[in-house]
Amino acid sequence: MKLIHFSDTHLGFNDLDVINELGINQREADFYDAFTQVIEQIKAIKPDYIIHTGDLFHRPSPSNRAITFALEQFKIIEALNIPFIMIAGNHSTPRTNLSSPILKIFENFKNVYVSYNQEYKKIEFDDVVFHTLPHMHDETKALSQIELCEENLDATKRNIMMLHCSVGAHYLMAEFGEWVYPHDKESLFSKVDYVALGHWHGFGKVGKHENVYYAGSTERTSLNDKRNSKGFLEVTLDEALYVNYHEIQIRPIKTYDINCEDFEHSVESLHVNDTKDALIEVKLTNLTPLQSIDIQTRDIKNLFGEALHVSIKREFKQTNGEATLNDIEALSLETYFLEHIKEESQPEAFERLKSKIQELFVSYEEVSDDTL
Ligand SMILES: [Mn+2]
Repeated sequence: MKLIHFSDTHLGFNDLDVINELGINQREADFYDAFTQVIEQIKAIKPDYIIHTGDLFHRPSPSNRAITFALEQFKIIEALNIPFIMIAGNHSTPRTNLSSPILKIFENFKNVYVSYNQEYKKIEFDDVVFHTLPHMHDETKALSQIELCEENLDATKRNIMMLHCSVGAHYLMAEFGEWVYPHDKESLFSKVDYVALGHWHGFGKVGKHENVYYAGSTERTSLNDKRNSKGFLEVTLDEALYVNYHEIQIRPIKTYDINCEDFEHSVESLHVNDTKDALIEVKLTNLTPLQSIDIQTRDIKNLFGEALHVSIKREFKQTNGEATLNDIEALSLETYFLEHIKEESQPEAFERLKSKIQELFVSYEEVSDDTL
């Protein structure tokens, strides 16, 4: 028996204010592209079942574009005649009963089986039972649902558990309303053939369990996610279990350090090739406050001209006795400007400009004094 397990596709996610040639947010388009790549590979692999372990959409109420995209893709999946089993994640579960669960839109597909009501649901076929535990807000209820799962194990068939949660604190995503699977119920995992997990955005086998896997997300929902490998799992269940990770192509993310103690040399020795269309994060380290004013964000961005996006983090040098950023802020703008002019001009020119500058600041202060 062969399954494709994928997860956390977060359709509709967008970020970075970059619009592509079709007028769509580029990062949003990246997520659609990642999803399409998985579907293309499913067509080639032709598994017996397809499973998705939650966070199909990024929000409980996705945009029209995200819904339209999903419906188009599910029409393609439907035509493959392969059962597709999907559970709700925390991102697609409404927090109140006022809004209807979005996964309901797939109820009328013949080959799509959805589990989203914050309760255990058994989805049964001739050779396998899928025990689905979608995201649950209420942990006390969750326990009884896990027990239902336990009672419904079928010794005559394959048993596959599907959950969207963190198994152990290591897999917490630091998001609102995450569900942590109770530790004392992990013993259940060894009684089933495979445990398909969603929620954690990296691929991996979980702890000491040989049959428990996170598929990971198909794209990164945060620039803090520095993983450059995303994909899906091809799970073969014969005498033994084989889990084969397939990588898809995603936009790379690269990080650079520029040590401002030796700024020029540090910039010269950057390897800025292979940054076309990439997401770049540059850390300026050992900055002094004056350098921080001199080093323009635009100039740093220009070093990576072909990148999709460059984000810059500034880290200040720890100083002893030197001026710090706070000191600079305490200087008046007038003093700071005069210092600058003094550095840049000849003494006679400076004397002439000095009085002009002082005049200018006096009138500026009059205008801006709103206590009058
Ligand atoms: Mn997720």
